[in-house]
Formats: sequence, C-alpha cells, structure tokens
Amino acid sequence: MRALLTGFEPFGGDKINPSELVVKRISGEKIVDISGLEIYTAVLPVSFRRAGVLLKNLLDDLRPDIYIGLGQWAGISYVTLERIGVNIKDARTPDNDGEQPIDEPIDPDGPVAYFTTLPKRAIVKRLRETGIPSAISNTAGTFLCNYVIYLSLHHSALKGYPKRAGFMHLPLLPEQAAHRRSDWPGIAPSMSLDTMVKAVEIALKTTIELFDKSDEKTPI
Ligand code: PCA
Repeated sequence: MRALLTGFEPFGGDKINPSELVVKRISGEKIVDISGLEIYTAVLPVSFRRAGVLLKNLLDDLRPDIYIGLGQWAGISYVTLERIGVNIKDARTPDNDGEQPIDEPIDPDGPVAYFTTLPKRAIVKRLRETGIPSAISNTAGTFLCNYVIYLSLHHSALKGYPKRAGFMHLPLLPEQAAHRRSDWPGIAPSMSLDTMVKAVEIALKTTIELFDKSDEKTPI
C-alpha cells in the first residue's frame, strides 16, 4: 500500500509550519515504519496557483491508496480530523504569491462539497486513547487547507484514487506559541512535534487497518 503525506510551507508571517516539520521528520528519519506501507511526502506552497498543480501531479504520479494532508491552524489545542472539503476559495489574507480569491469556486463544474474518507471517528478515538487530544472538525476554513482537501477528494471521485483521503489540522509548535498571545489564557495553545508525528502514525495505521471497512459509529 502507498500513502502520500503533504505539509505546507510557512505563511502569514510565521517562519515555520508544523506540518512541514512533521512531513520532513517522517521522510528524513524514517521514524514511521509501518510494514507494507510506502510513504511519500511533499511540502506544498501556500499558493492557490501552485499547490493545486503540484498536488494533482503527485497524485497522478504516485496513485496513492491513502492521502493525508497536514496544515497549521493557529489557536487550536488538539489535532483535527477534517470532515469536509467545500468548493470555495475565500481568503481572508493573501496567499504567499499575494493572491486573495474571494467567493471563487475551486471547480465551477464540481459538486458543492465532498466528505473526507479517512476513518475519522476511529482515528480520533485511538488518538485520545494514546493521550493525544483530537476531535473531528466540521470546517477546514476556505483557504489552502480546504483547497487541497477538496482537490484530493475531487481527484478520488474522478479517477478512483486515493481511495482514502483526508486532512489533519495541527496546533502551533511550542516555539511558535511562545511568541503569540491569545485572548485567554494569554498564550496560544501548542503541541510538541513528537506528539504530532505520533498522531500521523496512528492515523496511518488506523486507516490501513480499517481500509475496507466503514468507520465505527461510536460517539467520541
Ligand atoms: N494552514 C492554512 C494553509 C496552510 C496551512 O498550514 C489553512 O488552514 O488553510
């Protein structure tokens, strides 16, 4: 089985992006070793113009069974499993190329939205059992993270792969949060890189285990 993991480069004034460091750690140190799984990684630009082309090419070249996108969401205190990708680009701030689409469809001919196809509920449950805070999220926003969710699921719908695709938003790293104030309790929440890498490993293992099964309908 083959998996593609993508992170994003830094954006919006940050010098690092946890998702970039997570994929680099996984590809460089080979610390996620799951038998029978080939893992490919890439770091996507925070650019509507460039990220989509790159992701489509990667999906066509690799034809992965599993796609997990990763991105930063400053302000959350847990790892999310995103439920949905919506057919909209609506940027509150410009991307790294200075582009700022407002109310534009990603694909004018595509459906309004797609549900992600990772076993989200089972993954959240296992993350929590391992001591990693996690929850299903019902919106990934309307910026680059939502964009790659929608594109990967549109690709699945049109071409049949990746068979399981989804997205995890990650909190800030402690070294980012140390410099960022929040309304309350004063400093933005954060999570260590080791914990985030572990969370991705658990998500991959759970996805492989439940690859041909439907998600557990247990409350979490
Ligand atoms: N987070 C942004 C885009 C890149 C990233 O890491 C988002 O949530 O859309």
